[in-house]
Amino acid sequence: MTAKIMGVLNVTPDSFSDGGQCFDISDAVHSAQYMIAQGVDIIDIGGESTRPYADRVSLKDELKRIIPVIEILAKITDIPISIDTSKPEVMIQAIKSGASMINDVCALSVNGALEVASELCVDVCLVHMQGVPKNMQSNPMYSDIIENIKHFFADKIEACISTGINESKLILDPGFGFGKTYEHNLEILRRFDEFKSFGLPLLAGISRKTMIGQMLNDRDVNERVTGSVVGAIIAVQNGADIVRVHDVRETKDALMVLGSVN
Ligand code: 9MG
Repeated sequence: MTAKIMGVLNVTPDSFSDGGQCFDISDAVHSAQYMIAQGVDIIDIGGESTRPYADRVSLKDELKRIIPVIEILAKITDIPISIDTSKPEVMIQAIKSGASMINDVCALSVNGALEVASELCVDVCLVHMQGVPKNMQSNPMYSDIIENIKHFFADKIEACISTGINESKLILDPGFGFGKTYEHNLEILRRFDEFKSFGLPLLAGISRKTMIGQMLNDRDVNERVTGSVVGAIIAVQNGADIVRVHDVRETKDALMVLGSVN
């Protein structure tokens, strides 16, 4: 079975990858339609930037950005919509408006998020992050990055199950770039298959990230498409079931080529 493509739809004015182009509601819907035409499997909508040093967004602003987009998309497509948020109230409103998955870079650590996810009974992606976006890239350190992430996943899975979330709803993501150095990211990519031991689907988000820029001698964010596609393919070969990407068509082509020989 080939990996699924989760397309990134940032509805933020400061998104590092689209320069804010997707901020307008109709632009966001248009971008989603473009991804659908290119064969996206899941659309991941976010109203708060999770990039390093990003400022927090208020609940009101986050809802104002994403809810109208979800409402429109839910009417025009059956493609699953994922809500990229850590706020329980946003999770509730987004699912009510037509989203069917939670993508939480804080792995349900915000007060009330575990209970809300349990109530909503939807798929949840648990992302590993050390720190918070504001400080996560200030000298991240681990004694053993892979063991640390595995312990984190084990603890989170246990917390989810004891709050009533069915294990079959969980997706694990080691969180490339979320409190990790370049070397940490490389180690995770090399040893991605070790997270298979949990028997849950794995998600990899590498697209256009700093680590790709670093692999390409500090290449600008808009010039990282090929590197991102190759990164996604390596992740899939090492066990990723879902890849979160900006460039749907290019990633889809690469996955089809990979699927033809596997
Ligand atoms: C929202 N977001 C930004 N980067 C991400 C990543 O690597 N994985 C997931 N699940 N979400 C991400």
